[in-house]
Amino acid sequence: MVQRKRIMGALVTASVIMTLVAGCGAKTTETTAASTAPQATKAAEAAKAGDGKITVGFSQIGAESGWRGAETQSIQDTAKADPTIDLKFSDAQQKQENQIKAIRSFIAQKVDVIAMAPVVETGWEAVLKEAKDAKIPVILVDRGIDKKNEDLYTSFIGSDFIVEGQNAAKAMAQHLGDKGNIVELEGTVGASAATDRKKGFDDEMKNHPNIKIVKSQSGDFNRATGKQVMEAILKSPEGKDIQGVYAHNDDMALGAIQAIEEAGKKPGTDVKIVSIDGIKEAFEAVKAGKLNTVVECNPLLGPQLFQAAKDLKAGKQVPKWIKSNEDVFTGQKAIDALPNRKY
Ligand code: GYE
Repeated sequence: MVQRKRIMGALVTASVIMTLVAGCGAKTTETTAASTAPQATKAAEAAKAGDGKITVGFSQIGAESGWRGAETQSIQDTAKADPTIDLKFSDAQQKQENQIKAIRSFIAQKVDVIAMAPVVETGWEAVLKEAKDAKIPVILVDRGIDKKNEDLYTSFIGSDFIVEGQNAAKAMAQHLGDKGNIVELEGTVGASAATDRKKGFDDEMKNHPNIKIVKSQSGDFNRATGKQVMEAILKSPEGKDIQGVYAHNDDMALGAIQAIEEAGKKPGTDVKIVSIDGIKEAFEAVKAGKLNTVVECNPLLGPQLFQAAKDLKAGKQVPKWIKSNEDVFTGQKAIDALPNRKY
């Protein structure tokens, strides 16, 4: 009993002393708040660095096409499935100024990595220099920027648009038996995907001098504009005698198909159609005989993006260009591939 009382007494005394010490400690902390604050911030930073989390700010272009929707979904789904990723997603609604604002806000939030799909190639110097000064690596997703600014980003994840354009031209030449008049529906003016798909197509067409591009116009990578532009072309003098349409993406091709049908012609037969992307609806159009060739461009870039971001955070080197593997689908090959299309 005596023994027990002594122990209890000792415990009470100890707890009183501890409370006092704690109280003193609290007081000390309060009075010296200014001097300990930097240490606290450092500790918080260390904790953040050590928590295994990675914060990625992604500036998306908008939602102009089925392809773009599939890319957004891939990035959001990959982030959701991985508890170590904190994704800050921003939709620029096709405006470069909104992308620039988003990037500045990512810099202010001190994200680990900035990812962006640049709507056009030019005009990024200032904001990317700010990211560089803040030591935040930038990954370009799906579209590129000016070659002269290569030192302002760490890596580009996406396709070879020149090769896509060349493949589209080869397919078109085959469908036309190497001669005829064609219309080109271009993507967004100034976008790398549009500039390079045009370049690749034109390069390859040098081998097919009897195929003539009679009209080339932007349909801004979306279906409604693609349809409108095609309607106007079909009514113009150049549009009276055309045998092919090359569209820089599937959505514009699907719009053009509607316009051609409404004009009383048969897409896929009277007018051969070749487009780029590979969305499910384009494969369905091939199955329906209305579209002739789909050149694939992979939008499912989420896994590669976050892997690259993690590698960068771990201090590893990442390739300057992480290239997509892609295929070309014509006729039965497209029909066979349809059940397994993921976007
Ligand atoms: O082909 C098109 C989209 O940048 C590769 O943008 C991308 C292109 C894609 O709107 O459908």
